[in-house]
Amino acid sequence: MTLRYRLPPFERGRQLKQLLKTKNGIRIIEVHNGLSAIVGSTTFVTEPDGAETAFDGLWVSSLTDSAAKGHPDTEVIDPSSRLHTIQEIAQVSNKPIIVDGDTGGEATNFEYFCAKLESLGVSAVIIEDKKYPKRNSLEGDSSHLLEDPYFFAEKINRGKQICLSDHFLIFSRIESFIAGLGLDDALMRAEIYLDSAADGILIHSRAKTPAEIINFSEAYQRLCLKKNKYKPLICVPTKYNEITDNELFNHGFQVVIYANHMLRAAHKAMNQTCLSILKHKRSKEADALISPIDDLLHIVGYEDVTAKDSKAKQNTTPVVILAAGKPKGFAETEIKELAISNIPIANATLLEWQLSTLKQANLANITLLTGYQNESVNASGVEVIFNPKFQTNNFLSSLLLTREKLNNGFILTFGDIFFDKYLLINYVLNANADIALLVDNSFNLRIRKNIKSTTDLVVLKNINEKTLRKLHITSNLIDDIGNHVSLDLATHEFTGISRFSKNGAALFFDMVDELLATEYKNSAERLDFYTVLRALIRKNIPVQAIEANQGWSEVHSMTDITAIEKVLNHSTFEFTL
Ligand code: SPV
Ligand code: MG
Repeated sequence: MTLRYRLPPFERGRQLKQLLKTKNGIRIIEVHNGLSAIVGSTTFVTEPDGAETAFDGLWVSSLTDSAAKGHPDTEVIDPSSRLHTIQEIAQVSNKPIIVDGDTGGEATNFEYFCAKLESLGVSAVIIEDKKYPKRNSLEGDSSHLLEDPYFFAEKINRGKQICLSDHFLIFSRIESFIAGLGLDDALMRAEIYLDSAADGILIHSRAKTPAEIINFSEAYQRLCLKKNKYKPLICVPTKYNEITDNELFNHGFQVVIYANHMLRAAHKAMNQTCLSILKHKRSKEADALISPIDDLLHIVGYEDVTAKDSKAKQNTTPVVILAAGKPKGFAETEIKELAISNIPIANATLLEWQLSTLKQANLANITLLTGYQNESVNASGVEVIFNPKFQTNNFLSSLLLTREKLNNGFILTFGDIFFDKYLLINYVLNANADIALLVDNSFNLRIRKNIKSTTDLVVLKNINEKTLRKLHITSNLIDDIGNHVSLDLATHEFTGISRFSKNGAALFFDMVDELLATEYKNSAERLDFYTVLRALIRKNIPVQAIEANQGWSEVHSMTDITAIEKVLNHSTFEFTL
């Protein structure tokens, strides 16, 4: 069920009366369940003059409601089952609903049926002047016995009397032509119904041409003139379907009901699809006969659900991308003139890759700290903060610019790294520590003399040997971090990604304040991120290492870019912005 097209019962109910006052020709389409109601309500064509034509309302046919339930149209479907279908239709459509009430049954039953329809927001019910239980009017072999018209009019009067609003309409349907009783009988009945509380008249016919209903309409208009009262006239052009609805409107009909076409369309497609699958022993050939799955998902509002699902899944933890500095390691290339965020990688910018990955990890609260070449950075959907002191200060000064946003915890990432969503999802978001730094242990595989000067080295506690594989899966603490760490002592490399819980953020910023008030009182610009971390470590505040050896790369040289692009060419690395 789509939640898009709902209306409160009162508003939905009064629509038909409004339409009858304001519109000359009203087109109604048959529906028999929620899906057909959505199709019937939302389909439109664009006319040559640009106007859109859609159906004005829905007809809940007894023929198709019964047939959809596998039953003949002989008043055997009990009212609660019919009400269930009507409710299903009312919940997914904002168009007025006209219900086919068959004969209405016994007058008391009809009163109760009307009361329930009105409370569902149905606009109108039409009952036919046959004797209960009726047979379907299009069925020529059945005998169609008509009710005494005064008795029938009284049933309509009783229905009208119990209605709470004056917008719930009851129409009387004349079955004289169906019963073979001709125009005189039809007009005799029309006069009685004009004098009753009925709100309008449906004249039915199963003739192949519209002649008899057109004759009726002409005589009916004269009758109305004579009696100086007019009630809208309805027809159901199922058998006489060459005539257009516009022509019928011109012949005095105000409402035209296409009474069974949606179910007949579905039935034919179902039949052909079964035959095709059985014949070809596969469903490929049936594709042309059926709707694509996506169309079906779309029409019932699946996208609305998934949009809300993904919003609900979104992690509100702020992510700060530190991208104020100049690109490192590109001295010989034009990239050195670019903002870090604009470093090109495989048809996108580094920032676009980062945002795509963060989005896939459901991280939506992102702040980008810019500095060098900040005007050239295009970062829609992201809060951008410019650090004017990017040339003289280190990245801690950028981080402090967004401090008040970070009090409940945050994720920090350098702007010059490329990372995989699983690194975030599996390691960073699951980190169970107040302060956690993602470090890479594949560092030990590299030939030490090839380690770049830009590498941020880390020493973990309790790692005496530089073994690649530990027996115990333990969390480990960082003992030292920063540029001063010697290659010999280094056990890991810092990736540039860290996570601070609410408590971790408080510990970190308290330490920043303490250092700025003491050691760095006169040299605030020299205080950097690693100094703060080392001060925390000195105070025995745990700075946790999360170890990984895959899922990221620094972007510090053309070689890094080439290596990343090579991987992207050979993998299905998702890119979604
Ligand atoms: C229906 O649609 O159920 C009708 C119209 O009553 S007809 O089938 O033509 O009688
Ligand atoms: Mg019917």
